[in-house]
Amino acid sequence: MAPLLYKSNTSPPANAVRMLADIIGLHLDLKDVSIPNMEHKSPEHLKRNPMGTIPTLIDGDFIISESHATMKYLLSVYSDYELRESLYPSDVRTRAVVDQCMFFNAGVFFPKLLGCVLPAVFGDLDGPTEQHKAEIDAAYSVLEAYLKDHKYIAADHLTLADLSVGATAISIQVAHKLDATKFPLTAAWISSLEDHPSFKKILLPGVQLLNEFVNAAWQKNRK
Ligand SMILES: N[C@@H](CCC(=O)N[C@@H](CS)C(=O)NCC(=O)O)C(=O)O
Repeated sequence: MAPLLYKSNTSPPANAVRMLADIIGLHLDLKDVSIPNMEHKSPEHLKRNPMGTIPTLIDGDFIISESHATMKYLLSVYSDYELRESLYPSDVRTRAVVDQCMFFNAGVFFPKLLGCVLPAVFGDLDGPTEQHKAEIDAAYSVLEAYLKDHKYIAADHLTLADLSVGATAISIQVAHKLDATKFPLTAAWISSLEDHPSFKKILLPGVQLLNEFVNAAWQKNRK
């Protein structure tokens, strides 16, 4: 049986997992979890994932949440050696840099996007504040610094880190657009990811939905 992913099309971490599955040729069964309807905090979902977040993956009798952990799991179990070595290199230093970027995404970057979205859906936030924008710019400057050392975010080729950090970087444009004159390396990296077939197929349609969804939430709070 194919692994089952609980997801939403607007969720960058869920889309990162789906892009990885696409790249390694793994079919995932998919089930939507509606955040506006609070399905992520339902008793059934909390039983699967006590954090009450998406994505959550069920693979037979094994359940795993947190997209970064999930991607490493899927890569270990379902990828051939060549792709595994390329997406998550076993060279200790390269792998440490991939991890550095993924922890940055989980702990710093992605929460900046959530901070502009959840308080609009469940509260009265009517758009990103100057503080939100300054914090997103600070995150962009981290990406710009990382990209001085290599063509992609963690190496000279695409790794898991590009899927995770790239999904956030492209999605967060709906809240605060990157100034390409201030962050030229990041702008070029984003453009190259937008040309990647899995980003085109999975992430970009999700970003369009996220854009409509979050703008509707900000708009409702302006009335
Ligand atoms: N670090 C987690 C973040 C997951 C996350 O926060 N997902 C959002 C949807 S995009 C969510 O479920 N938020 C609900 C909440 O935080 O209450 C991951 O990468 O899986």
